[in-house]
Amino acid sequence: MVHRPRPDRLIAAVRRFGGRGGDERTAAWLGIGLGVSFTVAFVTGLISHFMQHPPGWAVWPSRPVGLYRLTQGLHVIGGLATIPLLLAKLWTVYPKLWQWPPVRSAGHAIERALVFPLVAGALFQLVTGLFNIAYFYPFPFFFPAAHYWTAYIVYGALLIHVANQWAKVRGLWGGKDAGGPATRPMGPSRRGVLATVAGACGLVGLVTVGETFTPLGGLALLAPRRPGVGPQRLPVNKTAAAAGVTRDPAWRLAVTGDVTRELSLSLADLRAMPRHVVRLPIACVEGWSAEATWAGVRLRDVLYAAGVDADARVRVESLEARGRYRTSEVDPPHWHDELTLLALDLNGEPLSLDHGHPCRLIAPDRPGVLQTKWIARLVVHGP
Ligand SMILES: Nc1nc2c(c(=O)[nH]1)N[C@H]1C(S)=C(S)[C@@H](COP(=O)(O)O)O[C@H]1N2
Ligand SMILES: [Mo]
Repeated sequence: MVHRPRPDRLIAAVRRFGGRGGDERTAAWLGIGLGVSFTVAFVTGLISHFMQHPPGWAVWPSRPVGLYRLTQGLHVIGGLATIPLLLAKLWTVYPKLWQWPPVRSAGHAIERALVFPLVAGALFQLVTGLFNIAYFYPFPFFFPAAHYWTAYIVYGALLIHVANQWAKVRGLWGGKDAGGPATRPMGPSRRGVLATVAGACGLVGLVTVGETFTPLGGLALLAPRRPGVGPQRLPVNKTAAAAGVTRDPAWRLAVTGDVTRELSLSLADLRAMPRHVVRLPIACVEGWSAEATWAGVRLRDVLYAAGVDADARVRVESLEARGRYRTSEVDPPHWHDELTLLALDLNGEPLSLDHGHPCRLIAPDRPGVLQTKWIARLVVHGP
């Protein structure tokens, strides 16, 4: 005789997959964790976005030196550590998909409909973020724009979800009956589930945080970039070959735009100017960061030599002919900062071509994408 699975048994087995689906408190604890981590991701993500696209009403300070390294580390490492938390939450609430009746009221229908953008959007953010830091782009859209706009959808849906759940969750801790059926859910204990999830999140954080927190660099087993690994002991994202840049013995730095004196400086001219040494990190938006010792001339010394207004802005242009990151803007707080250099040397040697030879920008508290390599021109313009 052939045993065919009976549909009702199959359905029951599928429902049981959500191990502690009946346990509202487990779901609530996981939800609180997700609320905290999505809030951190949302805020740090906005910081990163507006730093790269300054809105005019806000100028990011140049100090503390490592502030962006911290906010972006929280964004990326926190986001990675949230993956187990989100999976656990989905596993816990999954049996609700089959709740009966599916819709109890108009309010309930809206509440349930909102779960879709919340779940789909949260998965989208974590998966595309993960792919982005792994430099894996199987999708047809531009990651930063999609990740940015989806953040508003997810966070908006999350706020409404929290507002909807608030009364229920308070009831769970208020000594009142949670309102659910009195059956004990099957599967592991609440403590067991929460401890396992916390352990999984902690483990993900531990094997990735070393990509930005150098003392734990040795543990960064799952990080795509590691401090100290690369030419001149610093990672390289975009090589000179990829950027189409080669050595040019006739290179000169042009300083033009709103200046009283246009300048055209050779490498020897720059080397003849006062030399400064700074210790600053490259803090990439993709979460890795690494400190290095840079030497070169202060950007402000070059700008003062050309004669610029104190509130001027500067566009730094690269020799790179194409590419999204071939230019960056430097606002007054950053170019006035004494740590902001046109770097000529890295870790005691002249910059290698991959690190931006003959000259690159290095400034405190600024995303890596704005630390332009292979500088050809500084164009000064109004505020
Ligand atoms: N001209 C130019 N400068 C650039 C880039 C680039 O693509 N082109 N990449 C930036 C990025 S994304 C980072 S994180 C820093 C450090 O990258 P690197 O490791 O390639 O030096 O350089 C920045 N400077
Ligand atoms: Mo970067």
